[in-house]
Order: sequence, then C-alpha cells, then structure tokens
Amino acid sequence: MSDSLQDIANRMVSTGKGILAADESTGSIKKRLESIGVESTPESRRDYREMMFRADAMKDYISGVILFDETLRQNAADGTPLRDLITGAGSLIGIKVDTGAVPLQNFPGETITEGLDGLPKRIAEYHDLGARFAKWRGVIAISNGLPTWGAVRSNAHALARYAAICQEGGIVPIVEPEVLMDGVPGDHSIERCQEVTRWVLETLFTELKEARVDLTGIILKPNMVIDGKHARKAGVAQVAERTLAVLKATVPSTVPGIAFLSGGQTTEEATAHLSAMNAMGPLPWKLTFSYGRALQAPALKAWGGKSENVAAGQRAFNHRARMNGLAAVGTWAAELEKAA
Ligand code: 5MM
Repeated sequence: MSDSLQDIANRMVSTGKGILAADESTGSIKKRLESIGVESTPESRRDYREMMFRADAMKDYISGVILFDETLRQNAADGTPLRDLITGAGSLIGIKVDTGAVPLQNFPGETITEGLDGLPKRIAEYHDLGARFAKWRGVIAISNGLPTWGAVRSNAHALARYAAICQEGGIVPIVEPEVLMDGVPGDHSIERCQEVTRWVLETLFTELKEARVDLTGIILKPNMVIDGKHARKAGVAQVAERTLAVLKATVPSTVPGIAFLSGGQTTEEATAHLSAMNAMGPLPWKLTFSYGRALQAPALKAWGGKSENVAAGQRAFNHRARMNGLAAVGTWAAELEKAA
C-alpha cells in the first residue's frame, strides 16, 4: 500500500469511516476513569483502550486511531502490541504530538500549545513505530474580549510549523484549532462562535500557506459552529448550515478531508450534526468525525472497569461507531438509536 501523504489522508477520510480520538493525556484519562470509579494506572488505561481496539466496529467504521505516547508503546494483556490491534483491523495509527496548552504570556485567559522543540526527531521515531498521522490541538476560548489576535495568530502559527514538520517526516498532520464550546463562561451565541471560527480558520490557512504546507496532505479537525455550552438553543439544521457556511468560506477544496471534534456535545448531537451536514452535500471535501468523548462515553460507562463487561463496552462502542459511520455519509436517523 502506498504511503504518500495524499494516500494516507484519503484513507483517513475513506467513505463511511472516521477517526477515534483516544489520545487523552494522563490527566484527562484519569478524570474519565475516575468518573466510573476506576483508578488510572497503566493497566487500567491499557484495558480500557484494548477493549475498544478489539471491537468489531474498528474494521468497518474506524479509519484511524489517535494515540497518546504511552499507548503507542503498550502491549495488550496477551502481549500483542496495541498498535498491532489497530493495524490488524485495517486502521491507521495516529499520535498526539503536542505537549499541551499553557498560559500565553501577556494574554490573560488564553493559551498557546507547545511541543515544537525536538519535534522532527520525535516524528521520525513515531514513524518508525508505525504512526502515519499526527495531531496537534490549539485551543481558542471565547469570553468577554477574547479571543485576541495575539492568541489566534500564535496558535495558527504553531499549527502551521507543526504541520510542516510532520509532512517532512512522511506523517499527515491533523490540524486542530478548537474554538471551545465549553469555555468560561460558555454563554456565547452561535453568531459569535461563527465569527470567531471563521477568523480562526482564515488565519490558520494563511499561516499554513506561508509555511508552505501541502494542503493535499492534511486533515482539518475543527469545532462545529455551535452556541456556548450554557446557552444552547440552535437546532440541528442551524448548526449544520452555519458550520458549512464557515467551512466553505475558509477551507480550500484541495484539503481532502475535515474530521470534526465533538467538543462536549452529547453523543447523539454530534452524530446528528455530522449527518445533517453530509446530507446537505455535495461538498468539496470529505466530512467525517474524529470524536473522543462522543465516541467513547457510552462504552466507558458500559465497561465500568470490569472484565465481565468487556462485551457490553464493545457493543456500546460498536453502536456509536456505526451511527457515526452513517452520519459520515448523511444517512443517520434518530430511529436507528433505538435499535441499540
Ligand atoms: C481525546 O481527547 C483529546 C485529548 O485531550 P487532552 O490533551 O486534553 O487530554 C482531544 O484533544 C481530542 O482529540 C479532541 O479534542 C476531540 O475530542 P472530543 O472529546 O472533543 O471529541
């Protein structure tokens, strides 16, 4: 199989499939596991992720999995490398390479994502370990007077530098500029989210072009245009229409695919929004999912950290993956949820 950036990117958004974001950093996975009463240890993190990677849905609906460094190097309980479970299902291995968002000096309330130092070397090692795509997330908060141009531009610049480094190492960059839905206070309107998302994406594509990034070898991972977590009122059609309007205005058609983050939407909302957008096609790029919480939440709950619940956890994961696989081609319907 060819390993050009374009081939990898096209496989990541192959029809009816999407990406599982399982790259929670140590702090985030601790919170997720503690929510079901499970202590976060290397073994519990392994067991949880192994449960998903062995699920049937991997083969049919998951084109790639984003891993955290620890998972890329871990073995399943029977000694099989976890990465072999992923490739064995025909799915691609991805790796989170940013080292997190830290406060941006002189810009109170805003962050810059770090991880560029030494990145070419890390990319080379990740490629040797089998990774074919990477992920970097810049975070933009909406609040009174925020975001600032300083934060928008700094994060776009870092994303572009990261993307160029990945491509040089034969790795497809997932470029993720997340405008938060659940920031503080989280009561902004959908109009404000639309305005900020457009500004962030325009700035990002300017920076990507200036860094000479090959747009045919990236995947964009944006937020949807949605009102703040504490002011939710927009319906499915409105979210879909406003999101598509922003993407059509900012994302060149040379970009092969867009894979959304779920950002705190409920599992069903994230599926409904994606399906509505695909049903409004034809579109210039593939539109799919790269969900973390919206793919995993029901599986985490059904598994509950108990080995006797692995099958139940996998059933929940299979269902969510299938629903989102249908959404990726615009054929999901709410009635199908009842069949779970
Ligand atoms: C799975 O969550 C990812 C890791 O987050 P942390 O670095 O904060 O632990 C996250 O970056 C994720 O890949 C995306 O934001 C999409 O996740 P959601 O849950 O928003 O779909």
